[in-house]
Amino acid sequence: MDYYSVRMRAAAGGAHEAGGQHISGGERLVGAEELEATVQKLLRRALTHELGQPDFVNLTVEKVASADVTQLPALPVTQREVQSVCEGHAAAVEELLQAGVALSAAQKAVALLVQGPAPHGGVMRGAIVMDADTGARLESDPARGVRVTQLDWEPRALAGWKQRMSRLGTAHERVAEALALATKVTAAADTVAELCWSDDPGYVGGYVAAKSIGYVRIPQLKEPGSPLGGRVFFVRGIRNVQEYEAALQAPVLIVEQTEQRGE
Ligand code: WAQ
Ligand code: MG
Ligand code: MG
Ligand code: MG
Repeated sequence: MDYYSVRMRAAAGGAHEAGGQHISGGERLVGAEELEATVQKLLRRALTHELGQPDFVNLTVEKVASADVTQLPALPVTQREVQSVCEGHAAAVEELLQAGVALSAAQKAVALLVQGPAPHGGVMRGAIVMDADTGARLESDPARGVRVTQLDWEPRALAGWKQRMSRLGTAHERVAEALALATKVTAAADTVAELCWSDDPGYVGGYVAAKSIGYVRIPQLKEPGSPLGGRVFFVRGIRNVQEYEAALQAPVLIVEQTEQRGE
């Protein structure tokens, strides 16, 4: 069976490459029977995003041979309890240190996402790539960043995961999508850890992820209403950022979750 990679990116005030503001993105990897519904779902996501009405939407569909698809088990999920954004940031730095990121790099990453990581303080379409030891930014285009594509849940694994998570109640889709992305990013050879929080004004949560600590949810990382957020991929020993990005664009399906990490 073949798969289809479906990618969507939407911007306001022109296309991304013409300086438009990023509104929404999405990347899926689905079988033929899901293709049309997936395109429709991503288009609807672009047109109904809380950041505003886009005037540019790019939808790309590409066939992917099933022999090229790698399967990865989802990272185990845990959650930190925090009472404020400040505690959330402290928890994020703590988890990043635990995962092997230098303190100065972890603090710099948090500060960048707080102020807006794009050159003039807005959001990026992709992620910052940061040297885990020096905190240097390595992505070649700091407005675009590095984009992870060609990933999805294997449909039965997603159904099972949702069932197990249903007692948590909220945000299944968003968490499932983030968990898939974090699983792929942290599986890449040179990734030390990832830090993320949403740029959606209504969603204030995020996570730190690494192979060693799993996917650690942090429920408060910004104030409600803020349109700022982003992702930082901490790396060590990459040869160049193009090769690293290529690894993040090889097709991956997420399969059953490994055991929960005990606290
Ligand atoms: N590749 C690289 N960076 C991306 C990608 C991608 N495919 N998709 C999004 N980003 C970056 C981009 O800079 C966005 O501005 C930023 O991440 C945030 O994206 O367990 O919803 O889609 O409750 O707004 C975390 C869930 C949700 C936490 C994160 O991010 C939880 C979220 P959003
Ligand atoms: Mg998005
Ligand atoms: Mg997203
Ligand atoms: Mg968003």
